[in-house]
Amino acid sequence: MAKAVKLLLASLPPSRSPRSAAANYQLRITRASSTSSYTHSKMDSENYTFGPYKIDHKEVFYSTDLSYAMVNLRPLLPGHVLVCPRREVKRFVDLTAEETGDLWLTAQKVGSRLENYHRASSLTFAIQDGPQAGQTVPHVHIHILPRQSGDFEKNDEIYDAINEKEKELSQKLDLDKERKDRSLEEMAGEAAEYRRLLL
Ligand code: AMW
Repeated sequence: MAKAVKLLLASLPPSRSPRSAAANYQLRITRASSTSSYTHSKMDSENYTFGPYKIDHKEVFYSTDLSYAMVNLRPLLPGHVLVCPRREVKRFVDLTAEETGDLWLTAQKVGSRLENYHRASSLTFAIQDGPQAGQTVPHVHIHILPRQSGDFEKNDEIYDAINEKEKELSQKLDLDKERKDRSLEEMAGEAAEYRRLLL
C-alpha cells in the first residue's frame, strides 16, 4: 500500500477507517444472526401476541428472542405464513436494527424451508406497512407465500389478494368463499409439520 494511503488510514478515526466499518458490519450481522431460536418446549410456554390478538402457541412453529413465525388464519396459498416481531410494533420504522435483522433472517430461513416443503419454485415476501397500504393488523408482519407457476392467473394478483380491501378482485377470485377462518386444530396440525422442518 502506498505510504500516503497508509498515513491517511492511520489518521482516520476508528469508526471511519474501512477496516473498522467492515468489522462493525460483521459484528452487527453476527449479533442479528446469533439470536437464539427456541426449542419446542420453550415455545409452548411463551406468550405471543399479534396486535390485539393473543396467539395460541400451537400456531407458532418457529421463534427467536425477537421474532416468531406462525401459520395463517386465512392462508391464500399452501404455506402462506406470517413472520412477526415478538414486540408489538405497528410500523416497520418502529423496529430496532436488531429486530429488523432478526425478522428478515427469520423470514429467509422460514421461506427457504417452506419453499422446499411445498415443492414451490419461488417466494413472495410482502409487508403492508400502515392502514393505507392495506395493513389490517397493527403489528408488523411479513407475509411469506411459496409460489408455483400458474398459482394465480396473473402473477401480481397475489398483491391484490393479500390486500383484502380489494373486494371486487376477491369476489372475482372467489377468495371470500375459500378463505374462512380455520380451526385451531387445523392450524396446529400445520404448525406441527413446519416445526419439524425448522429443527
Ligand atoms: W395484513 O392485511 O394486516 O397485511 O394481514 C393480516 C394477516 O393476518 C392475514 O393474512 C390474516 O389472515 C392473518 N391473521 C389475522 N388474524 C390472525 C390470527 N389470529 N392468527 C393467524 N393469522 C391471522
